[in-house]
Amino acid sequence: MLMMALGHEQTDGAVKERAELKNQEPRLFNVILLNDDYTTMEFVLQILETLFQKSPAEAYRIMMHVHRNGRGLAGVYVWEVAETKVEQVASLSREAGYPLRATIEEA
Ligand code: TYC
Repeated sequence: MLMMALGHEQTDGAVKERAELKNQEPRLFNVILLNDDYTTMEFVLQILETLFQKSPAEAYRIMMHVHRNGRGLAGVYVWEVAETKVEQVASLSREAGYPLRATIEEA
């Protein structure tokens, strides 16, 4: 296996990872949904269910949290996926005539 060849060395029977080649945890980013006064609750539910793969119950919980608190966690992703989600929220909302936005912060 590639991992064995690159990342491990055999020492007295034990398999040890070399520090430089340790399997890195990917950096993760929170996609934060922002409240506004104009986007309908129904549209926010649709976004959470379709773009963020939330169940109807979880989407409702998150939507009401954002409505009451101003912001809330929609999902956690690697950078490129998080960026794409934020862009998709912006473009779908703009197309529908709503100002709904999401933003990224490091998890
Ligand atoms: N505050 C909006 C309303 O009262 C609903 C809403 C919830 C908008 C969550 C955005 O991220 C949001 N219609």
